[in-house]
Amino acid sequence: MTNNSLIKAVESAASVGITGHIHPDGDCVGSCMALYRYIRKVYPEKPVKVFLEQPADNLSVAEGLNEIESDFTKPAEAYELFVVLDCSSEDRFEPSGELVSLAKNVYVVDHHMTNTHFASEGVISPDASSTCEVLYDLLEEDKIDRDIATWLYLGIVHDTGVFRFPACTEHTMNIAGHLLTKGVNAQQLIDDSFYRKSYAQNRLIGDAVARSELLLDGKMIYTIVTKADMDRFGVGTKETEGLIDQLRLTRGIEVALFARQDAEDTYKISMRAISKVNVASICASFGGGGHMFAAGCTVKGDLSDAITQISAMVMLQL
Ligand SMILES: [Mn+2]
Repeated sequence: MTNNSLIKAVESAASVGITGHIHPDGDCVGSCMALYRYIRKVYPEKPVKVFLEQPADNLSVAEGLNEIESDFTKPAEAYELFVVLDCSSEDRFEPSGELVSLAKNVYVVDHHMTNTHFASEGVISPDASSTCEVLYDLLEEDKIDRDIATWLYLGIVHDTGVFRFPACTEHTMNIAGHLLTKGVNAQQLIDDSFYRKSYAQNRLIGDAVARSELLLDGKMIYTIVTKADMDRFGVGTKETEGLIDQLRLTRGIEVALFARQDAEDTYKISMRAISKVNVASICASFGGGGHMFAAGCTVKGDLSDAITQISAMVMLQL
C-alpha cells in the first residue's frame, strides 16, 4: 500500500465516493462528513457523495447529515475514487461493498490495528485516537471551516470517550485545540452527541442499575435488560448503549457485564474491565471479541448458565 496524499488522490479523481463501516459510530460519521464537506468546499465542481447507513440522531452535530445516501437499493454508480474511512476490513463496508468494488481506486483512512490493508492506497495509523485524527493530518489546515472542524471534533470526542482513553495523546489534544479555534461548540457537541439521554432511556437505565447484582465479593457487577423491559419503557436496543458505562463506574468492581435480550433465547453481552481481566479472551470463548478492557459476545440458550461460566472465568483472572 502506498501512502500517496489523500489530497492528490482527490484532486486527480473525476468523482469521489465516501463510505465507512456498517452501523456507523461518531468517528465513522465524523470522518466521512468532514471529508465530504471539505471536498464540497475546496472542489465545488467535483461530484462527491457519502454512502452510509442512516446515522443515529445524536450524531447530527453539523450541516450535511441529510445529504448522506442511505438507500442502497438504487443501481450502483461507478466512482473514480472511493475513500473508505474508519473501516478495518472489506466485510465491514457493507452495504457499500458493491459501490466500492466498482471504483477505479480505493483509498483507506483508518486507525484500526486490525486493518486488513484491502486498499492499494491510504494511511492507517494504529496509534491514532480516531480516524478523524488521521484525517485531520491529511487535510490542509487553513481550509478547515467550522463545519468541517465540528465533524472532526465529533469523531475525536467519541473514539476517545471524551478525551479519556490512552490513545488520546498530546497530538490528539493539539488537534482538538486547533479545531476549537475554528469555532466548534465543544460543550454542546459533547452533551448532545455523547451524554444526553431521553427521559425513557434514563428511566430504563435507572431501572436496570437498580436491579444490578454483585458477584465475586463485589468485584463483578451485572444486569439484564429483556425485550419486555425495553417495551415497558418504550426504548429500542440502540438506547441501552450508555448502560454498561454506568455499571463500569461502580466503585470496587473489576468487571461489568450487561446482557440485553435480542431474541427469545438470544442475548447480546457487553463486558468492561478496569485493569486486570482480559474480557476479550472471555468473550472470544463465546464466539465474540473486542479489546482487552471492552468486549462483547452473543449467547444463545440459558443466560444464567452463561453468566455463571463467565464469572468463573473472571475469577480465574482476578
Ligand atoms: Mn474509529
